[in-house]
Amino acid sequence: SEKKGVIDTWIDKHRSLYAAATRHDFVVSIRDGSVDLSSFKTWLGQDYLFVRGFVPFVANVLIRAGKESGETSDMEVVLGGLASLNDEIEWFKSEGSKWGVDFSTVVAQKANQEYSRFLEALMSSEVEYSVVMTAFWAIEAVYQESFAHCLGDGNKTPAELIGACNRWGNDGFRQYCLSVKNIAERCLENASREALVEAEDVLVRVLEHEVAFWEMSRGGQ
Ligand code: HMH
Repeated sequence: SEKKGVIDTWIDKHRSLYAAATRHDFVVSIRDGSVDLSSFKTWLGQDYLFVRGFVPFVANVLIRAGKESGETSDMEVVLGGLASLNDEIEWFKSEGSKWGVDFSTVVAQKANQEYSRFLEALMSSEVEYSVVMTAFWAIEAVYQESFAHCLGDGNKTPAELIGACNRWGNDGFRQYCLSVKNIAERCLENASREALVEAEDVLVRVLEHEVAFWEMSRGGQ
């Protein structure tokens, strides 16, 4: 892992899009304390719906990790991710009551629906494991990078948002993202030229979906 892998090469190539996804105005506003709480509530409701759709996607990754990977540890890494989604759903519910967001009335906005459709398409058996793993890494890594930024030196993150930032910004989640990245890198080392082209494309599309997802918070719905 001293040698720069293909994922880091792609991140360098798409650096401005990666920055748009991981340093979005909404995230920066959490870090500098200027965040509009109605934006936070919008994000909370939309992300709760997203996570409910993300669970079957991760379950699909888990099944593939068991069948297609050849490495027994892949399944354990993905299982850890699935287990933390279980906690995450409980966390969302308690956060929903804390902020007075009633999830039963929240409707998925267009960006959220489009992201869900994209995840569903990735669950097709036509999509290679290396491509799915790249997407899975990118989805998790954007949240890890974004929320870790809100906890970094000099932050003015409001006390009531520290818990949210810790969910994805903590060191355990960072380590988990590195494990997923290592799996993706190993798969990509053995991937066909076609799969590499598709994996780069999927990475770019995850970043675009993440930017559009943050953008929903502006609506303050
Ligand atoms: C939009 N992307 C979005 N929501 C999440 N909870 C994650 C990623 C998790 O990493």
